[in-house]
Amino acid sequence: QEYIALKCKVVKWSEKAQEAIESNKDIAATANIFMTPATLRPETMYGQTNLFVSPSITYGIFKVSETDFYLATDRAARNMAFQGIFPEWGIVPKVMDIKGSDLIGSMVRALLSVHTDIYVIPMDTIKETKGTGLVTSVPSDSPDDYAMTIELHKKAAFYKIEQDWVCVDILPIIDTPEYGNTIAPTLVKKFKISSPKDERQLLEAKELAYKTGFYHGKMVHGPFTGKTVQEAKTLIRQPTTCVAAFLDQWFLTYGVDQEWR
Ligand code: ZZB
Repeated sequence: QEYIALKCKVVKWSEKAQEAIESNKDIAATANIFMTPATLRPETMYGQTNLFVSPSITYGIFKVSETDFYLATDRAARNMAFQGIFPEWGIVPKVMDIKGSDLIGSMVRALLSVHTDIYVIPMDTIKETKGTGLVTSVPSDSPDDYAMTIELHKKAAFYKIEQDWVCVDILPIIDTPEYGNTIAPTLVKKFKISSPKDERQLLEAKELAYKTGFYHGKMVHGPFTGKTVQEAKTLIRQPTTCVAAFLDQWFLTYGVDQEWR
């Protein structure tokens, strides 16, 4: 399995992030800063609703060119540096650190999603050692994302966020004979999952969602409607198809399984 990282341009910073970034002399006021969530399911990107960050992870901002910067974990940036993503091979061009908790409430552009601009919200279970430490939320197809979405919507005040940052508008993207066209809510109900703390059931639901989606799923949204998930997974990444025409511009790919030392 290979991760694909998306480029989600920040269109609005939270107050705390804004202050931190404005005070950094290496970042021009006109710079493009992209958050780079890593996904194994590029075919689900039409249904992105939010971007999750871990409040307890410190992220870095890395300089890609005179105008562009990526935001990710140090570990992800180190991997990128050895895969030709940054100007100098093997050099991690970090310009600053920023706390995950300070990013919450920012807004990014999710180009493939029907919800063009999406809010950055917290997820405690994000692992620093996987992907880029940023996760794009697809509550229609990811049980973890659905459970977290419901939790945050129910307890917005507890999580110190605005309830309307949490998008509960769930778009059918993939249909399966077994669990209908929004597999994650169906499985969350079936396994009686009531919060993100139900780890064991969530793991089971995730595995079932991966398998069912991959082997029996058919696209019901976007340019690959009618095609199988297996077909769409490849098509969405090929430069010759309409969605993948974005590939050069909006996606960057790298194998996060590779660790460089
Ligand atoms: C969007 C998406 C849509 C995802 C879906 C899954 C599903 P896994 O399976 O455990 O290896 N992810 C990425 N990075 C992290 C991280 N650092 N910590 C926690 N979760 C992370 O995990 C791969 C998936 O976990 C990734 O693919 C990402 O969410 C999230 F419909 O991206 B995915 C049935 C799953 N469906």
